[in-house]
Parts: sequence; C-alpha cells; structure tokens
Amino acid sequence: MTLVEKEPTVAAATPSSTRTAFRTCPLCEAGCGLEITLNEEPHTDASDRSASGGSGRSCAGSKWRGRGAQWKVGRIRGDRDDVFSHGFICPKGSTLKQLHDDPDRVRTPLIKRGSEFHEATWPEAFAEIERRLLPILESHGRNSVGVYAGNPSAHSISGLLYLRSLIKAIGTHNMFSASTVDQRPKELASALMFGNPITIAVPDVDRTDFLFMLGANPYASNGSLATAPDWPGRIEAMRARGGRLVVVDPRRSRTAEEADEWIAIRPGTDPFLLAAMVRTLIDERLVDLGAVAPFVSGFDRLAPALVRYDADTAAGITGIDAETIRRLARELAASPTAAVYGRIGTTTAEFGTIASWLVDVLNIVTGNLDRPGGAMFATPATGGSNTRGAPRVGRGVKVGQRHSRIRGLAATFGEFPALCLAEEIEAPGAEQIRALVTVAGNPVLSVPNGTRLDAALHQLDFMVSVDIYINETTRHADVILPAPSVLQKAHYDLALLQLAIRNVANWSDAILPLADSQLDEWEVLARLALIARGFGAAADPAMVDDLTIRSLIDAAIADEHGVLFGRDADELLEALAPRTGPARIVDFMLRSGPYGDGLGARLAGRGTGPGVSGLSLDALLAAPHGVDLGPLEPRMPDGLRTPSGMIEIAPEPILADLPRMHAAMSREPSPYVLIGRRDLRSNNSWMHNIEVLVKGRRRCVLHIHPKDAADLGVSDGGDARVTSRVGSLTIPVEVTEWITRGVVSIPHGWGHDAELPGVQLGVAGRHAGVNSNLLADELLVDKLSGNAVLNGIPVTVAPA
Ligand SMILES: Nc1nc2c(c(=O)[nH]1)N[C@H]1C(S)=C(S)[C@@H](COP(=O)(O)OP(=O)(O)OC[C@H]3O[C@@H](n4cnc5c(=O)[nH]c(N)nc54)[C@H](O)[C@@H]3O)O[C@H]1N2
Ligand SMILES: Nc1nc2c(c(=O)[nH]1)N[C@H]1C(S)=C(S)[C@@H](COP(=O)(O)OP(=O)(O)OC[C@H]3O[C@@H](n4cnc5c(=O)[nH]c(N)nc54)[C@H](O)[C@@H]3O)O[C@H]1N2
Ligand code: SF4
Ligand SMILES: [Mo]
Repeated sequence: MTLVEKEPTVAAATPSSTRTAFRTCPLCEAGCGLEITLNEEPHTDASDRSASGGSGRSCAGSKWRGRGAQWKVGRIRGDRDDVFSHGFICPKGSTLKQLHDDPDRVRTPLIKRGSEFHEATWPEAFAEIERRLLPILESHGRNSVGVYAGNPSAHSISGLLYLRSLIKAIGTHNMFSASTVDQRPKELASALMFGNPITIAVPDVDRTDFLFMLGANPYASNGSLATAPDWPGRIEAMRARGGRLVVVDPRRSRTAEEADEWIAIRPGTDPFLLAAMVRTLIDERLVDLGAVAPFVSGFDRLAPALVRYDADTAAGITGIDAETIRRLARELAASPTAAVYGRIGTTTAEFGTIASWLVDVLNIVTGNLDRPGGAMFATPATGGSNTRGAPRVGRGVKVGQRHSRIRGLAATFGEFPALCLAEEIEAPGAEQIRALVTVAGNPVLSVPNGTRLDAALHQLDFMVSVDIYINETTRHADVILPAPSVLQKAHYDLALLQLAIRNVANWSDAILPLADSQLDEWEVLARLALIARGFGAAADPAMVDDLTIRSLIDAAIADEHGVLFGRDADELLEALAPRTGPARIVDFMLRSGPYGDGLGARLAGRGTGPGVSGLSLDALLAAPHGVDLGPLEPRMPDGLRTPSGMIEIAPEPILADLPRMHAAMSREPSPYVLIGRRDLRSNNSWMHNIEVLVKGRRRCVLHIHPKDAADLGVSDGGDARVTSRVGSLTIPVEVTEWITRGVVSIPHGWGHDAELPGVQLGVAGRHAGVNSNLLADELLVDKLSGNAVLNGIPVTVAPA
C-alpha cells in the first residue's frame, strides 16, 4: 500500500505498509525537495529511533505525538515533482536517514557531572540550568551570558522564530553567530545600499546571458546567498542557451572547470579587480544605470573614490593582467544581461564589505540591477523587512553604535564578531562572558584560532548547548539539550527563500512524530528563555509562543501600508487557531505576506501553483511539492528601506573604509597564503559522522601547486607542516595544478580529534582530518563588518 501525502497522517496499520512523504532538505541553502519512503515496523519502544505515529492528526498546528504504527525511514531520493528542485539531490540529501539513525546523535538531555555526561530528564536538565545560570545573571549582569548561534539555526523555523526571544530574555549584548565568519560583509553592504541586510541581490541564473562569479563554488556548495537547487543544471542550461560563465577563484574549482573562463586571482584581492572594472567602465563611458537610474544616489562620489584603482595597478595586486580586467568590464557592459555574484571567497576576506559593495556597484553601472537576467531581489511568500512598512522609507543601518569590550570592534546588527568570543571569555572585568549558550554551532571548528577558543570555553563557569552531537564545542557544555531529528521537525526556509532566485513556497511537516520524551527545538529555546526571565524551569513554552505571535500581529496591524492595518488582534488570533507553535507563525506570515489571503482582507493572491488563491499554510499543505510563485520581478524602488529612499551607490561608511585598502597596496605580500574550499560530501563541521559521506579518499588534504611543492620539498601523499601566526598543523599533501602558485588550500570543519574528552563522534573520529581554523588568525578582520578573514591567511609550508 502506498499513500502519497504531505501530512503525517498515518494510514491504518497494516503489516508492511509503506507511505511516502515529501519535505525540503534542511542541510544547505539549495533546499531540495525530498521524497522519503517510510516502512511500517512492529511496535517496539517509544524512542525517536523507532518513533511512533498514528494519531492520525496533522502536526501542522501543534505538536504531533502519538503511539501506534512504527515507521522506519526507507529510501530518500529527490522529489521529481518539486516545483524548484525537480528531482535534484546531492549525496547529502539521502543521508538524512543515516543522520536520523546515527547512534551518536544525542537523544536525551545530558548533564555533566565531574567530567562525564549523564542522561537526564528534561525537568532535571532545566532545573540544572536554572540552578546554575540564574546566579550568574544575577551577580554579574545580563552581559555575563553570551550566546553563539550556528549555521543550522538559520535553516530552522525554531531558530529563526524563537532564538530572538531567548536572546532578549537573557538581555545580553554578547551575541555572536556564524554570520560573522560568513556573509556579514554582504549583509552590511546590502543594508547600506538598499536599506536592510536581507535585501541582497541574487543572480537571475535562469535568465542571464553572462554569470560573472567570484569566490563561489556552487558545484560543491550548491550555492549560497542565492537560493536555488541544482546549480549545475541551471548553469548547463544557461550555457546551452548561449550564456557564459566566468569564474574568478585562486583555485580551478569544479565550477571553474565547467566555466567558459577561469580567472585565477591572488586571494583577498577581489575588490581591486572589481574596482578596476568599475573604473574602466567609468573611464570608457560605458556606464548605463538602466531602469534603476532615477533611484541611484551618490553616483558622483563613485569615480573619485575609485580613482586609484586603474587596471594596471589592479593587475599588480591581483595577478590578473590589465587587459583581461578591461576586457571583462567591457564584456559585462556589452552583454544583453549579466549578473555579478560573489560569495565566501569575497566575504571572508580582509576587505569583504568593499568587495561585496563593488559586486553590486558593477551590477548597477552595467544596468543589470533589478532587471530580468541581472541581479534581482526575491519577493518572499512570508514577507520580509523589504515587503513590510512604507516603500522607500527606512532607518537604514548605523555602524558602530556599540563596540566589543576588549578589542573595540563594532557590533553589526546586534552581534559582535565571532572572532572576539575567546577574548571576551578570557579577559576579566565587568561584562566578562562567564556563561555561554550555543545553539546549533561548533565555533571551535568554525571560528579563527580554534585552540584559543577551545581553552576559553574550558574556562567558562557554565555552558549550555542546544545541539545534536557531543562535538569539539559541545563537549565543553555542562548541559546539552538535544534538538529532535530533522525528520521530526517541520520546516520552512524562512531565511533562504528571501534570497531565492525564483519565488517559491514550500512547507514541510514533520514526517515522524516526537516521542513523549522529546521536546521540539522551539520548545527548548522557549523554555530557556523562560528560565532566563525568571519564570522557572517548569514554565510553559506556550507563553513565549503566544507572545511571539502576538508581537508579530501587533506590528502588522500597526503597519499602515500592510494588508492587516487596523485589524483586531484577537480576531486575527482566532483566525489562526487552533494552530500553535511555528506552524501558526508561518501561517500568519504567509497570509499577511505578498501572496497571502490577508486573513480575509484580500482574496486572490498572485500564486500560480495548484489550487492557490491566497497563500496560507493550508494551501501549502495541499501542495506537497511546493508552490511556484514565478520568476523574480523587479522590486525597485519600492523595496528600498534606506533613509534617502534611494539606492546608495557610494555609502559613506564604505568609502571611509577605502584608505584601509589603499594601505594594503604597499604591503609586502606573503609568499604563501591559505584559503579554504568545500567538498560536495561535507557540510561545515557536522556531517562527518555519516559513514557514506566520509568513506573513500581522504578529503581533508592540503592542495598545493606542483612547482611550489618542489620548491618547498613537500611531496604528493606526504605530510606538510603548515604554520601561521597562531598555530601549526600537519596535514597530508595533494599536489595539484588546479591551484594558483603561492596559494595552499585546506577545507574547514575537520579536526574531529577522537581523543578529546567527552566527544562522541565515532565515525568522524576515524576520519578526523585537521581543523584549518587552528591557522586562521583572529586578528585578521574585515574591520567594517567584523567578519573573520578565512581566506588569504599568511602561512609557511614545510615538509613534516
Ligand atoms: N576556515 C574556514 N572557516 C569557516 C568557513 C570557511 O569557509 N573556512 N566557513 C564559515 C561558514 S560559511 C559557516 S556558516 C560557519 C559554520 O559555523 P557553525 O555554525 O559554528 O558550525 P557548523 O559546522 O555549521 O555547526 C553546526 C552545529 O549544529 C549542530 N546541529 C546540526 N543540526 C542541528 C539542529 O537541527 N539543531 C541544533 N540545535 N543543532 C544542530 C551540529 O551538531 C553542529 O554542532 O563556519 C565558518 N567557518
Ligand atoms: N557541500 C557543502 N556545501 C555547503 C557547505 C559545506 O560545508 N559543504 N557549507 C554551506 C555554507 S555554510 C556556505 S556559507 C556556502 C558557501 O558557498 P560557496 O561560497 O560557494 O563556498 P565554497 O565552495 O567554499 O567556494 C568558495 C570559493 O572561493 C574560493 N576562494 C577562496 N579565496 C578566494 C579569494 O580571495 N577570491 C576569490 N575570488 N575566490 C576565493 C575558493 O577556492 C572556493 O572555490 O556553502 C554551503 N554549502
Ligand atoms: S544540495 Fe544536497 S544538502 Fe543541499 S538541500 Fe539539496 S540535497 Fe540537501
Ligand atoms: Mo556559511
């Protein structure tokens, strides 16, 4: 028997029945649709490994619990009918089964006694947190408790909707996240230019004639800050219709290999290339602002700001010859449409904000911003800060309102740079971080100078981790609170669909129920918030949930430009009943969003998907393969939220940062610099415990050019010793011509030392690799954004 359904409604239990469920893969930004087969098994116990189901009730409303049929995950493959991914899947997608079954995954709360973790009940764990956290808050103040939020919290409705309550409840300014070892420069540049950090221009890959890509490798990463499944297929389609791909990367990456042209660049020098391209266009009178011209402010400040960066100067710095730089600029201007797109290689660099800004300056001056085939902005179904409020009215962003205690680095968007975390724990004084809460993060492997951070975490008075593994970071926790398996959580890509290259909406219900002994992740975060607020270890998480929806409703009814302006809050709450939790919030966002039914205020939405007239959670539940809302449409000028209501092409804070870049021009470059890379079978630090992904050839190896290897006396298959200002490590060598001379590459996220006390990562420990962030230097920083420099780190290399 096969039941095709979106809801976890379970068929009457007949022996060996099968059901098929659909959901979005939450592992990376591509958001592929998965088709998951579940096989019924005889009832055994109520742990999540053989989760019980059969309440016959959808969990899209509240918690889905119950007993009855036992479902075991069978096959996972790409959902051919998914409106966005059309069956595409990468090797990681199908391993949600192995992740679900991984015996090392934490399933019950753990409390550390002495140096060992012991299983505990939820009441015991929350009581322990209350007992130890509250005195710290009371005697040392709110800032004595820090929070670090990691990457998966941006892929989860729990993290995106409830983490803020926790941070507010703690009341701390000491907030850190993976954003400052990642995309903060792009967010800052976008906020300065367009008004808020999520108004990020994405390449219209499906319609462009020319994709100019810097520091991204979507054949391995599946794309980032440009949400789309199946980048390889989309790039192939672009080339088949005559489009071109040019990739700028110090490595001949998989994507560079597929490109029409690979431009090798010296790490960290992208802004010099981009500035010289802009200057070429200005000098040769090739600038055409296109349709956004009436909304561009500050253009006259651009040319003077870039006056030093001619192509000849840039050639000496980037290693790209001047004629190539000029040609690229001319080609960009001549192409019917073109999109410039920069990612990790451009943001995790010393001048990451300048580079991110120049990417969009190029999009603007070639007339490609906000036009089909160019760089466009999504219209997310759940709305966002650029769909709410008045068009062209905004407060913009202020940089430097608060500075970190020790190094004085500016906070951006309410967060301090992650590379300050260690020093903020180490250094005594008022506001010293004495306790830390990590949520879905592994900063020991992700943040510069892992050795120092590891020692700092050891020094904390108290640490709580909401996580699914005991790893290099969470081993330091005093209490670990497990999130349930991915398959037991509902999903909607609230953040990533704001950056999608096509407007789609896709809700995933949990496909396996929670056991009675489990809490959903949002409940865990809500209960931590209640403890921090002094409501006690047993307080009902519904309080936080109710406050969260209430505040969203209040904001919506106060928004004169919104569809719910002036409506009655209680009436709206009633319309959302009986749902609670994330499902209620997402339903509200969808219904009050750009395609929504306006909770009665508006009938027909713009949706084109099956049966959609006014988007709502119900509409998505009826569309198990998602709803296609069409290609991106121009959003300018209404999407602007800058104080001027204009696109700021030359924001003051960025121009003020240019002298820092000028100063670097006269600096003697290091003979060898380290960069990172990603592997298709890996996902930052936490999928290395899945045997099928790590078996086979070693992936954590040093890439080095044959001539450099010969010069340095290191050989293929041998070991090299790599040393930076902050650390040293030994790593196997792979000699390859596909890397520029003077550059070596190590992927991040490895270094699973099985000997570390506490760690429970059996498989990963056998494929440990090294932690590249033992070499990343916490003193190297993009000062404007506070982002870490993870590419272009000066190192020396020697045979081990
Ligand atoms: N050298 C170098 N360093 C880098 C990078 C680089 O390119 N080079 N890249 C940077 C980038 S882009 C990023 S985003 C960061 C990532 O930095 P982090 O977010 O700190 O690290 P992750 O490896 O993503 O760790 C995710 C953690 O979440 C846990 N987890 C997984 N699923 C769940 C869940 O559902 N709930 C909860 N509560 N926990 C879960 C995992 O066990 C793991 O502990 O690393 C950065 N570090
Ligand atoms: N398989 C897999 N997929 C992932 C992840 C993963 O760990 N594994 N992580 C996810 C996360 S958190 C993120 S943020 C995204 C990142 O997605 P991408 O940005 O596509 O990340 P990478 O694949 O690391 O590609 C970065 C490229 O930049 C190049 N590079 C390094 N330094 C420079 C430089 O100075 N200039 C230029 N022009 N290029 C440079 C590197 O050689 C590399 O090829 O991937 C996501 N997807
Ligand atoms: S590319 Fe792979 S990891 Fe990313 S969403 Fe798709 S299946 Fe999941
Ligand atoms: Mo990331």
